[in-house]
Amino acid sequence: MRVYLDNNATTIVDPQVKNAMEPFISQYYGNPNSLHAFASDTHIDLNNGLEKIYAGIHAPKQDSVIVTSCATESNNWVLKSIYFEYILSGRKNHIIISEVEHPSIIATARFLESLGAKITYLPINSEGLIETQTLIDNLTDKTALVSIMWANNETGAIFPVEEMATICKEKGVLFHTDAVQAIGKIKIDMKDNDIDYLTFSAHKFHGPKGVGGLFMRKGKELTPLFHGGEQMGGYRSGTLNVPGIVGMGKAMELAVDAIDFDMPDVKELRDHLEDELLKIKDTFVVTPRKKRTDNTMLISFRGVEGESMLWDLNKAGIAASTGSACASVDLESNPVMEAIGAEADLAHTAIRFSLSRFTTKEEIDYTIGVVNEAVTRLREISSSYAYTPKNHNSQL
Ligand code: 7TS
Repeated sequence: MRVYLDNNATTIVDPQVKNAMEPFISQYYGNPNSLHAFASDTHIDLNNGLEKIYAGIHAPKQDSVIVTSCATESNNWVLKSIYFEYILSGRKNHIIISEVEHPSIIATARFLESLGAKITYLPINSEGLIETQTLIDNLTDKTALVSIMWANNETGAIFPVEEMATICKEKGVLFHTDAVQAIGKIKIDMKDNDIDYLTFSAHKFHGPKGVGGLFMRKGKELTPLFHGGEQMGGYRSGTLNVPGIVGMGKAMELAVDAIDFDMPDVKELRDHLEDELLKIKDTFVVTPRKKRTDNTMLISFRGVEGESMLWDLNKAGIAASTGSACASVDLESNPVMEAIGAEADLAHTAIRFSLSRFTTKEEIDYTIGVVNEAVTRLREISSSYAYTPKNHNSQL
């Protein structure tokens, strides 16, 4: 059996999305900016795709949704543009992010730090959550931007970004959220919040890879990262990714519908997996269920090295992860586990299971059996486990 439980890394393209994209790969392949019918043949579907993206996040018409190549691009764009406009010019000098942002935020912030920007990395608490007061305590009149993700990719922890955005607005500070893990899991209404910029990526919600976007509030337009053509109002030059935009629109429509129709079933399967795995002795889950996305679980089995567990799972056809795939070549301990201050022997044992609306009950039951066998086998050969004094289950 092959079981895919790494949906926070990427997702299968929904067959309906694939069908919607197909004509724009083989038939209607004109460059939309050209002056002939091959170009104009694409216009209606391009507009429909964009409209579906606006509708999915309830973006007001006067604001902009700019299509990019991925969330990494959108995140880089926001931070670098704020640096160009506010920090390089000397108007402000400070950016706040959290210490558990995706590397596309953290590495960009470190780069800007090397150029002279002051960066604050907000800590998370022992439940993997960020407290609003921590943000308030760190805002200064030199703060140009706050960038906090909506939902964490490792734990699924949901951060209070709407509340934080309102606080920032009152202080005249711009607010960006990386909503990559929130689309299709949390209802997003950009008509009803104070968020200035919002990042998303199609391949995380059953759309194609290589296409994402950035919502940008009117009056808060960013300096383009790419200069060249007039595409996307001059904010993001480069020939439009027609199949990608059509596919992302369809995927957004389906993902937002799935919040009410499919996510309750996904949650039931995730909870079943979690309940069964927590029956294993010395097992811990980060972040209470009510405070995280319904598809995600980060779980630690004391004495079981995360990479060894992945090996056993992979041999049995199951895909999970020990952390962000972007950082998986260097066998470091899970960054969120380190940030919550977990003991070293637990930080190396975290496994992330992330489900989707395509996950089935059989797959979950099969996974429960395989994980149980793997934990038993790996603890038997573990040099450290036998000497561990603690043997209780709990949430960290
Ligand atoms: N932001 C978040 C919160 C993410 O989870 C990811 C990918 C990205 C940005 C980057 O998205 P992309 O469109 O540039 O690919 N996260 C992961 C992960 O958790 N495991 O593998 C990739």
